[in-house]
Amino acid sequence: MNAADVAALKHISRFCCQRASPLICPNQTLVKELDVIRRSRFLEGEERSMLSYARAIAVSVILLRSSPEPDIAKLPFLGEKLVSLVEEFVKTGEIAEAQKKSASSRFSSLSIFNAIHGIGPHTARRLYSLGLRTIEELERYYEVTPGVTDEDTLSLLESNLAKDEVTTEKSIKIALALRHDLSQTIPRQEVEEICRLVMQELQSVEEGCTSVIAGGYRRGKPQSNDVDIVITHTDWSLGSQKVNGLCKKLVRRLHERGLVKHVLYMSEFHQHNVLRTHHWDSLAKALTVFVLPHDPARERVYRRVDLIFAAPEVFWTAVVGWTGSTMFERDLRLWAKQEKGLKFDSSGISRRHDSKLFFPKSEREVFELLGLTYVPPTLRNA
Ligand code: TTP
Ligand code: MN
Ligand code: MN
Ligand code: MN
Repeated sequence: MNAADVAALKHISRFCCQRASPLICPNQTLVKELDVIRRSRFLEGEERSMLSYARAIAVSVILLRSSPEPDIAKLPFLGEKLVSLVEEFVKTGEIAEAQKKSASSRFSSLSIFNAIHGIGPHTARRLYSLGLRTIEELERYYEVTPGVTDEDTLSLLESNLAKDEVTTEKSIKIALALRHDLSQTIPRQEVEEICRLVMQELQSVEEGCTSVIAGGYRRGKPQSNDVDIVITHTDWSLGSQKVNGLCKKLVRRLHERGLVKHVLYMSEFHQHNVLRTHHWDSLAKALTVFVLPHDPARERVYRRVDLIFAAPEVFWTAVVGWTGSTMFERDLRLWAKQEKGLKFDSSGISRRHDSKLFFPKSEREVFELLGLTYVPPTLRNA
């Protein structure tokens, strides 16, 4: 980043993709309180309200960093309601609504359910309405037995290829059975080791591939909840052919080697992603449960590993799209649409009026195409 870039990012834009958002968690009470309400809105399916809290948090975080006393006048883009909540916080040191939510049993049940991969807010509410409250009740409901077999993996592997349905009951069962492992965070060194092993196996499936570890790892998080690996082929002329079908081949190979234990979701590249549900892009991907080979020196912990496959011409949009944060991605799409007449997603950039496609050759080129100052990954923690 040069000095002009740094200066440009200091300006407080309405779009977080035009701001520098470092990782350091200020752990401010205000942000925590707002986040309780944000999560509650999310769990209740109140998307618009959730977003205004998410934006308020993203803006508060950068302003709080310079001073612990939030100066309300300096918090731009906040609606009346949010301003009054911040005022309440400045006066009383807390936000009554957040306190109430934290103490609510509905909020805590929905949060516990939503922490299981595959249980979104909608399913969480449905489970709650069935009278379920605790994780133990959830286990009984899904008839989870300790030790999920490899057969579950193979049948999922086949059935998930056939349809676009994102979450099967089976993948919830797997995530539930493995929740003690999957809730443990992954240190950077292990993220790197997992990627190394994946790439080693990929090499024997298809030569000439390359990858970038995206997600929170790339934003500098010391601990990640999963590993996100974006994969492509280095040959621009033949690359898309080589990437086609690679997802399934690699997953099979990793499964044979005992590294991939379960497949929670898998899809091949699809041109028209009409569903646009959880996994918004059209890239081929496999969401897996992975385990490192036996090593007497350490305990084996099952890990979530996401493998994303992009043709060379959309590799850098895929990397940007999968680096996050979710808020940063949201504003990238909004910025592209509202300010540039472009459509951005991980699977490509296109011009809205004539659908012309753009193929950036580097991450910087992605930002240039979108008319944005380059924001390094570690400053995308909005
Ligand atoms: P995640 O792996 O879910 O999140 P993360 O890597 O940021 O953090 P962690 O895994 O440690 O919890 O998603 C990877 C990136 O993909 C995310 O940073 C942004 C992007 N993404 C979206 O923009 N929207 C989505 O719905 C999902 C699932 C991912
Ligand atoms: Mn991740
Ligand atoms: Mn995650
Ligand atoms: Mn992920």
